[in-house]
Amino acid sequence: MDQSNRYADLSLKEEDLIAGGRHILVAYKMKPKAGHGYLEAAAHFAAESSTGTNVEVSTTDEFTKGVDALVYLIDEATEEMRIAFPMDLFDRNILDGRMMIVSFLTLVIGNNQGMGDIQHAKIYDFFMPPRAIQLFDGPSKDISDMWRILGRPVKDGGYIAGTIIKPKLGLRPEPFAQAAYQFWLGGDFIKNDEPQGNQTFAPMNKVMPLVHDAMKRAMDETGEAKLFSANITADDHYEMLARGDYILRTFGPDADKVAFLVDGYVGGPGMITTARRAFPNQYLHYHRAGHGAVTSPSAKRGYDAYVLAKMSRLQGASGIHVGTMGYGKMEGTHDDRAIAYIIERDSYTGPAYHQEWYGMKPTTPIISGGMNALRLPGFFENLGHGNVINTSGGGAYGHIDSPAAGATSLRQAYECWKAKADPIEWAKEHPEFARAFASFPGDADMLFPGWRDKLASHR
Ligand code: RUB
Ligand code: MG
Repeated sequence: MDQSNRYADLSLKEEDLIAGGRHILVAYKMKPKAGHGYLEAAAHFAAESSTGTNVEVSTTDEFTKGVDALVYLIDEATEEMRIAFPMDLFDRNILDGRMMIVSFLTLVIGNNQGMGDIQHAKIYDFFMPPRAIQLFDGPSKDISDMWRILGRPVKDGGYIAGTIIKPKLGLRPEPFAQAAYQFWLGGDFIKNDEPQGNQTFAPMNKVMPLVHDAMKRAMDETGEAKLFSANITADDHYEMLARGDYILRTFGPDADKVAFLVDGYVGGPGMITTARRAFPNQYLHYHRAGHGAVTSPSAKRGYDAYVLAKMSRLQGASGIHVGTMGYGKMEGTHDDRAIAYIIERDSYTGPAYHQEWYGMKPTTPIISGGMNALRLPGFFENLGHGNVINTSGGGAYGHIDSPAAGATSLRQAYECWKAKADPIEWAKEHPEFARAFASFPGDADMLFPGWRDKLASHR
């Protein structure tokens, strides 16, 4: 059934929809299955995503039609399809009237992902009107809180050198805490790797007191504050809350230095919001393991990493992984800067839409995945600033001298970029950075050909 005279109105102007403030706009790349007309398939897509189905139903009334989602732009050649969703379509909490990301996902990327007449559809941008920005929690803590704890300026406080405890699994409590202590001697921030929780060989109630002890010893030794991002992800939100409470109690007077890591893609939006609302005083670290299943450029369904990051700010993530923009081991390109800019700025024009955030706190880009001191200067240059958290697991624990030297090499990499210095010249004055060349010779050969001769006496 062709529903395009109900669910499509190509005379609607995007600027009017935005000025009206009553619609959430979503931009897709959509292709119908062979034999289906583009507009007809698009209209069916909008129907399934809002008030309709594949047939007319007798229960529809005039009010219903007033909240139809409407296709307002199509371009078959570029697979472009944009849909306006009336704000009233979206479910609101009975507790406090606020909006929820699950309802957004259910409508805009729900049943429409399995339709028989659609080859594929993927969201690459969306626009939230001012009222929606008011109705999402947004972050309660942000990178300025971390800078304050670290004793830095709360604006442009700079690079936070971090790591991930490696190996990913298989450390018992003492070696785990020892690994943390060693990194903290040179760096600022440590996160649990995402699978680390309460394994039988490393029970949380043994690990956390030792990590706190390691934190205190490292703070005494260095005279600096240290930060720990503890994984509280679990299926059961009571379990997650129990973990969070336990960790805060264990760190006691240092609980302000604890962030909570939630694996928000596998755990889902409910887990992020539960953490955001139950622990508003903690920095909420959104880890996104598994996201590549839908965000990868090779995936034709789902949504882009840009969309995931933008949603995370609405949900209230203090920081989210944004990949490494082609400088690390995970998939990505230099243009992924946009993923950082949309979450850290007060306004930004993305691939389809300009978004104003009206002062909603920023979400920190967390840079992670195959990074090390040699890769960082190029990364900062591409991004244009260093106000990020970076977690280099292999880049710290793979340094041939020690995890502390690895951590120091990361800080030196940032200083090198800030000073606009030539990395090879910088290495001559900064031994830990110099030893990163010998630690990661494959990277060194690729990024700094000739380093072996130029740094011969510093290796
Ligand atoms: C990286 C790591 C993170 C990935 C996830 O370890 O454990 O889980 O960064 O990817 P290492 P992303 O530093 O040893 O490579 O950050 O892109 O979500
Ligand atoms: Mg990891």
